[in-house]
Amino acid sequence: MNADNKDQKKLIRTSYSKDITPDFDEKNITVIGWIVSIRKQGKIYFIMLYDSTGPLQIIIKKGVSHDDIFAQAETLKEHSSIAVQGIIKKSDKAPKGVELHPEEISVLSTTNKIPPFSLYGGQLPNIDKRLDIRAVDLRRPSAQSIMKLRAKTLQSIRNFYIDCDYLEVNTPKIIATATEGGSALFPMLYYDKEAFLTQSPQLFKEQLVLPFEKVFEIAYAYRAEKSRTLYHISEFISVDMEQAFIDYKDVLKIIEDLLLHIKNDLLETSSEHLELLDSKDWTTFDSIPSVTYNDAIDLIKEVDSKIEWGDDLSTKSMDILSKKFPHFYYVTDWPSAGKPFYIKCEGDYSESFDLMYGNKELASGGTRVNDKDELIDRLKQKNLNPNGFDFHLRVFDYGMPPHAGFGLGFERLMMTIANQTNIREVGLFPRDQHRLSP
Ligand code: AMO
Repeated sequence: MNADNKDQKKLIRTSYSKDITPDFDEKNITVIGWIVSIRKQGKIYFIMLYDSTGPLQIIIKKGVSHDDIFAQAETLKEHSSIAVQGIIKKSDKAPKGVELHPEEISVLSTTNKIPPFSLYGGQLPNIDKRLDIRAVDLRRPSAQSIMKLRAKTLQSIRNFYIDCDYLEVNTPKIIATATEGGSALFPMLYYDKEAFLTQSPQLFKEQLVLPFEKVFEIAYAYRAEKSRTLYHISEFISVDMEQAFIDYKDVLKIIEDLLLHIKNDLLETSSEHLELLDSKDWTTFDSIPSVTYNDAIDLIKEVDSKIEWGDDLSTKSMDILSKKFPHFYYVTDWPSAGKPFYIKCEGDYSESFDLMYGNKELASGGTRVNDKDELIDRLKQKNLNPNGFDFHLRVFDYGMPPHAGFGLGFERLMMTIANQTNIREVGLFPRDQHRLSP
């Protein structure tokens, strides 16, 4: 019986792909999914079917399968959705050691167009072509692995903080004043006033240590990035934590524990995705080394004599550092001048750090200023008007505890975890200066 038969009974799914093991040998099952590839070798069709849980190989052999089924195989197209009822056979050659021999195939949706790339293997076109039909692009097995790792990593981060008694918070995304420098703000009309999309939850998370002591947030942040790079997007997930009664050195330990927790979770639950993406290298750490900014400058100077104390670390400088530190590491105690107003400074140095992976910055954080007068001075030094921060400063009159925290660029972390060089590959629908859809 095939799709053209109007009397055909509806096939009901009995199994998901991930549950079908060699123990299913000779079992009669029904699966539903979409066709990722069809190959014909001589008198055999090999169909790779995917459902939400992964792949299953379907085999249709002339002379073995029913003639109707063999004829129907000729008409099937990649991307179509099908329901397949048939018998599972053990097979050492098939992925997962099983293949499905169909007795009935029902086509649930067919395709009108052939996408400009194959889902399975072959040369991929430029990322922009793929992003234009991103939902289709996300059917590629490696994209599926990236997104599954992404979801597992989010879950792992959330569990880590909840298990350590942090309160999950959600702070406003429509804000009145900049926190991370004025140049990268997205302005918007808020009724009759100008407002902005948040660049980070910085001031809110600091305020929330006053009532809650330990908070975390996982939410979008927005930066109007003018240049198109492989690691900047306009809308990214910022993973933030803030905690009272600790300083930046304590935060370094918390991040190390968080990353070890993520590593163990992913190795336990998602090693097939890490293997498919050839991304085991980042898991080879047990601790995170630290280098001070001063020592980092000395190391860079050995290769690039032009760098001066006080310079930010350029891509070239980070490339040089990454030769010495190819995995996770911290650069600590940055010069005060380059740091935002809320970071605690002592003379020329600040109690701050960046978390790096090779030549990429993944996170930054530090001890915060918790004295109101000092905070007002720092705002003035940065040419910011303290009146614009009244909503924040007034809380500091009520015993703001000493505190510290950090913000991590989730997509940058995912570039590391999923072994990707373009940040757009790890977001579902990435936004940049040139892309506002889909
Ligand atoms: P910072 O501005 O360094 O610090 O941002 C924190 C981290 O966010 C990521 N990030 C980005 N990721 C993708 N695209 C972008 N355009 C982008 N901009 C930033 C980076 C960066 O390390 N409030 C402080 C954090 C803190 O001190 O708690 C802050 O926002 O990975």
